[in-house]
Amino acid sequence: MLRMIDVTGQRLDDYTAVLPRGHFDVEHAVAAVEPICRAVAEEGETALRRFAEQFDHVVPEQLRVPEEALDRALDDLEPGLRAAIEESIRRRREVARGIETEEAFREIEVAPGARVANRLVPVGRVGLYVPGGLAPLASTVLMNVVPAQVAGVQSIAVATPPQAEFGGLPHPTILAVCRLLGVTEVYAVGGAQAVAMFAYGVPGLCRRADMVTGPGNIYVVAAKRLLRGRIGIDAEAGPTEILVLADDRANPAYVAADLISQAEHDPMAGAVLVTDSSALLTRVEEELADQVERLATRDRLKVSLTGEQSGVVLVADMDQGIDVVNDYAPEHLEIQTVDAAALAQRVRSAGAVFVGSHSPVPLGDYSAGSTHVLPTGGAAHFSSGLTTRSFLKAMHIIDYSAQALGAIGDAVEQFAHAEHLPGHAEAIAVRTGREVE
Ligand code: HSO
Ligand code: ZN
Repeated sequence: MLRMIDVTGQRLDDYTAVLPRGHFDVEHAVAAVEPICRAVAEEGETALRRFAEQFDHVVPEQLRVPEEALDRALDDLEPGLRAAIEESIRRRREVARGIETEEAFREIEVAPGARVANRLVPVGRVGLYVPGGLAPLASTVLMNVVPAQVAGVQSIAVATPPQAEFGGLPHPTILAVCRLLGVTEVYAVGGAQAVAMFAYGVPGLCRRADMVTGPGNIYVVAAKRLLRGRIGIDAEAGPTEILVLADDRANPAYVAADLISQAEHDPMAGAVLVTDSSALLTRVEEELADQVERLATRDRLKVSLTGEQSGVVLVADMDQGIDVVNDYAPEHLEIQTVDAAALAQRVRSAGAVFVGSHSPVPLGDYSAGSTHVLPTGGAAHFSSGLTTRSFLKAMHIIDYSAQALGAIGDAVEQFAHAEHLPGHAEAIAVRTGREVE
């Protein structure tokens, strides 16, 4: 089912060109969303209703979800599911509080009386996007909201598509999770138009936000790309992907199940197995064929697993395996090998690393305590998942005494003259009493 790429005979400086990865043409989608964003900016609510009809095939009675609907959704939430969600929130919050931030204020004296501080300040207002799409990702609500709350964000709004099935309200589990987290500002607005709503604000409906975060389809990503600058964004999340690094000791049933778990998200989702064992890959293929047929998502799986974004990469050994992993920079990396923890230490680029046989990605999707909003498409080369840190701005505070300025003044002036900026030098000289040439 998976196409095979054999790199055992070739040691490359960079494996990216030979690795399976889909094409996610955001630029093309930017052109498509540009008129949508402009219409939201110019026509506000009228445009939002028009796009709801066009893309979601239902026009919500009220674009702002009434609080009674949130209460009702929570009341109707099945108790077992409620307990599961509450435990996920508890774990995610514990991780966020425990390890995702540094001290809010740190100061250093670089010379006598020359103080520089670093202050962390939460973003003021954030719009969190929760996709409806192929699956109602209720877990994504908590993955967005919890870190924002822990960061101290004062104003949090959620946007998620209206569903015809629920009379124009978003999916009830999504609403229930919002209510559980105390988020009452929820909009039944989806797609690029939701990003535009947060970026521009809509008079009488929704105040402009400082930042928009969360995953979404290609149009959501395109709107983020188009409007970034006007509004802060987290990352441009593309289709989800998993890379499993496994040796002959891995359990083929586990490996196949985990590849499937992410491949079932989207026909464009990527599932990649990197192994040095041809025996394992044969067994995984058998398992895949068997397991896929048993799932309701089989049609989507057959597309994603056979697509250009999925495959098996046969490597000579785990050293080469780690090189492949670091070049690919997967959103999710599973290591199912002997010494998995030691290999994990050598990973430099991955959104999140799942170590050993008992830490499958779906655990992280829901309940591990880690974030599931992670960089895709190789963005793990330069960015991180959505955590408390994503909602904090670092501000430097500079506080020098007269003596401290006097001691460094000459150096600053010399620097300024070298850049042909005499006004800069003057701003120092006027204080230190030196003459500017
Ligand atoms: N695996 C997805 C997140 C998710 N899975 C939500 C299930 N629900 C992207 O990390
Ligand atoms: Zn998932």
